[in-house]
Amino acid sequence: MKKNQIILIISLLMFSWVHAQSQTTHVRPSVGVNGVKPQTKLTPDETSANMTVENQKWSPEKDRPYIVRATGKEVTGLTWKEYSFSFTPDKDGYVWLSLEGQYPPKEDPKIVFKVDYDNVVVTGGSIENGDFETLDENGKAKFWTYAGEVIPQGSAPALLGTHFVTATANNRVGVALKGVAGQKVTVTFNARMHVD
Ligand SMILES: [Ca+2]
Repeated sequence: MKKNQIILIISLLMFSWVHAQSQTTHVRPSVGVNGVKPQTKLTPDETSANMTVENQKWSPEKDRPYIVRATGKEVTGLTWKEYSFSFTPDKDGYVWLSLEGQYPPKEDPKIVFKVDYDNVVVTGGSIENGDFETLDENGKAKFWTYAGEVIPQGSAPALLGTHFVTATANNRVGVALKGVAGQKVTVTFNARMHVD
């Protein structure tokens, strides 16, 4: 093989490696709140400093008033970053809080954004086990429901204690959130990019 052919191959390998790395240097947390089942209307508070908070645009129109979508305005990399958003339910009772990863861009649908979450704190309402430290006999965080497989924690440490959860667009991690009619609920959490 000629020297310039080798250089070309090495350049191509380097380029594809850099390209692959550049797709996953940061993530955007995406959190859903769903009150469709109990027909609890959720009014988004649009004043969050670091999240876009709105009634979920892509839901069927009849469901939209019952669903809030909060998406990180700011991305996060390998270090934990705090996010916060608020909404107000119009009824007492439970709605569903769902931690997710951002959806892949249309031009590159194979990218899976894995987002670690820890220290979910709710004021004006309540959830159980927001620090994920209480585990069931299968090693899952108690009270939380996983839509897919539990993603192994990887090598990076938890923010608080020893456990956190990892979510993606399809591997959602959800919990029941108890609210009060007319009382603003604020959800604060930490997120970062997952490392396998
Ligand atoms: Ca924890």
